Amino acid sequence: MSDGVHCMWMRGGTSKGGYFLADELPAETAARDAFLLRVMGSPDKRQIDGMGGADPLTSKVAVVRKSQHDGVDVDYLFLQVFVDRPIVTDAQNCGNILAGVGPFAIERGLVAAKDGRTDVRIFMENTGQIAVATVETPGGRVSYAGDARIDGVPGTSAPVPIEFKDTAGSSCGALLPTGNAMDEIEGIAVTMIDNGMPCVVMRAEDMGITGYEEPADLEANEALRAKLEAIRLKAGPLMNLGDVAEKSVPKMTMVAKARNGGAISTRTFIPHRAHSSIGVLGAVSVATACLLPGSPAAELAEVGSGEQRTLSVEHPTGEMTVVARLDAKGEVVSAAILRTARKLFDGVVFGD
Ligand code: NQM
Repeated sequence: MSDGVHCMWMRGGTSKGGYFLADELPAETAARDAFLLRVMGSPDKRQIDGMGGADPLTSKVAVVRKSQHDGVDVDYLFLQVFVDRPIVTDAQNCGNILAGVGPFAIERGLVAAKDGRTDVRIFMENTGQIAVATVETPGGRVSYAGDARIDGVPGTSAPVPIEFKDTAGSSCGALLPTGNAMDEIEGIAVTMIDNGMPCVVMRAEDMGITGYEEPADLEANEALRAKLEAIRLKAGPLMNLGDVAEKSVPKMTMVAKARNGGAISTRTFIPHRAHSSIGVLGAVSVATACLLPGSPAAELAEVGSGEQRTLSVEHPTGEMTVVARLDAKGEVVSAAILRTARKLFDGVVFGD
């Protein structure tokens, strides 16, 4: 590896990380993870000796290859490189980094671009589901410039709409791994849900906060963090995730009534740092929880009616719109969101 490895650094949605071709990384998992820890500069809370941005949202990796699956273009494995611990985990997916996968796959020649827009069908290896990302490709080249705006990112970029299908039970085996829309853990009413991201959803008020605080204030609240972690460690086995002490799931989302005309307001821990916005699949899971009669979130949410619902999930730096399609039973069958992505750097990264 002393000659380095070809890598593209990209912003995907409200996250940022390194995008690699699978066959350019060490084949063996331990060697690959050791390399990625060195690349990011982990473990170190400042990641001073690496590319990581000292935040879980900027310490992420996408590993992409031509798909092994029929009717799919590329396979995408997401890896979370912990900032301050020597852990690289594939236990979660990431819908933000996903936004860069389509452009990256076209730039690396894994997918042929059309003139106009190119749909890229992506198999998400972490959870075994498919997402379809639409990339702007005028003249057969990826364009990152455009008018789309997403909260949490300054300025505008080309839109990358992404549709998710069959995300229910992605990691937990069922949308509601306990079979219930509501359970009680440590005296708190919670929904344990997985519609693409395992999440524990609870009322902010029950956790002793308003749900409108700044993320830094929530991170400084030791009692809140201890309570959240106690709930999370109990939720892990109940969600079929086993011991989650060293995993980045489930995410912990506290909800309150929307304040800006949306469906719900959220504050999320991922799971130890407070998210400055909310994860993509996290938002899909929370929006789905809002649509479950009897859940703590449903009591607070404005969800409208009809077979297609547009739910604006408010978060500390704005909102994320989830468009959910429901079947005749009122169950969510697909969800779509809008992201953007930007190529930041393309070159060689070193892990010696
Ligand atoms: O939920 C953060 C992010 C994510 C994950 C996290 C994500 C998702 O904002 O799909 O995008 O929850 O760890 O990038």
